[in-house]
Amino acid sequence: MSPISPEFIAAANAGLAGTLDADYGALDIQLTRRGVDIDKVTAAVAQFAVAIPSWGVGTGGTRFARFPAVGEPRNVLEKLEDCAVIHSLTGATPTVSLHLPWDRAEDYPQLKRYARELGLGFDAVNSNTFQDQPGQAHSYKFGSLTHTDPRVRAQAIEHNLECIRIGQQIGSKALTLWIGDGSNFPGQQHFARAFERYLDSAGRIYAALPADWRLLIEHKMYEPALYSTVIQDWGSSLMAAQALGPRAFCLVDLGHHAPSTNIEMIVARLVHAGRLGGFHFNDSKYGDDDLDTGSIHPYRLFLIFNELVDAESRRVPDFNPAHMLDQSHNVTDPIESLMSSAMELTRAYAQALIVDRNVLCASQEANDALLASQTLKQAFTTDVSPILARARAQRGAAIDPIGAYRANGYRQRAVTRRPVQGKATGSGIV
Ligand code: PSV
Ligand code: MN
Repeated sequence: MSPISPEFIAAANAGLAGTLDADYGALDIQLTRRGVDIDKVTAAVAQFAVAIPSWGVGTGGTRFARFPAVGEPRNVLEKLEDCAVIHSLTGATPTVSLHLPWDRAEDYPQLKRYARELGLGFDAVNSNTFQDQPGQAHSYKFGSLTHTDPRVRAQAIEHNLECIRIGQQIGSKALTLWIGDGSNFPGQQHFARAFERYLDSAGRIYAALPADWRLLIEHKMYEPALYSTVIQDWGSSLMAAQALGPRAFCLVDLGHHAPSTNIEMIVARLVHAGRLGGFHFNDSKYGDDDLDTGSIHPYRLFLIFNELVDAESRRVPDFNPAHMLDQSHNVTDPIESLMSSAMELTRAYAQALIVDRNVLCASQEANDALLASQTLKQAFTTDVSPILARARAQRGAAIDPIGAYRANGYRQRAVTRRPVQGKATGSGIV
């Protein structure tokens, strides 16, 4: 049972239902004129789900400082409580993505039961070979899966195998592989040999994947390595996925590209290759900023969803990308940021669903650039908020999640139940 009861949500919704009915009716009139069945869009939006990153419910930080919030979760159980709050209010976040060893637990079957009691399941598990842990035999200072020393590679591989074993106990079906390996100086690393070592190490992990699991390879342009990164871009990620086998896919973290990169086109290419494994959603102004999804480039987010809906409408076989958030919250209440981000994803999805695809296709074929662009803009500028709110209400979630959360006082109660620590357990600066 979530810490926020259905009765509380129903009471909060009661005062807003009339206004929502009126707004939904007005939007229905507008969309009907455009040939769109609003209830179908609402039904699709009500099915949308995105996983919460366990590390996102604590305050993040920058290279300079971390300012812990009050009432932060101190362990994985408390992180799950916060995730349950987010799901009960938004209805859109039924799963959690764990990061190991940050989320180590004594008893994983019990963790799974506890999550289920809270109404939650688990998405991909994330391994961590970008930090050294206390007592670790070998350091990752010069890399992990691609390290020149086979003993370091063996240790990093074994950590990933442990992540799979833990993931199996909690019901995960995917392992996300992101490594910080790379170099800071031209000449420091032999590009070809490092990539070959990656393929060898990742191949050993791939060989240990349970039959119904997927390997999600996450690329990142730079950081912590600043000159070159072994899995730097979607090209390297795709080459690795294709070399490893049919259950290896590419994961696109929106912040892991140069500022003006056309991410929606990368998405289209990966769809074409049958290797789009999923997303880490966030937003970015300069680099891997991990800002709230939709806070900086909502149009880009819409264009990405436009590609996803296009793939759905073309019935691309086995098209099932994982949706996960990956954000760091420094100046907001993480629960509010994550709720807002989940809602922005449903907004982009709803906007993409109302694109007039016949007009778009015809204008593309006729080289009518202006009409094609205006067709997208018409969908993007439509205020679909009533659809999102109606979809939430249909799922028993809140019409106004942030208003309900503030009225509930969950954070204030957490302050008493979770006395301040210097640092949220397991998180650190992410
Ligand atoms: C790396 O920047 C990344 O995006 C990877 O997904 C990590 O697992 C995550 O951030 C956590 O810091
Ligand atoms: Mn990520």
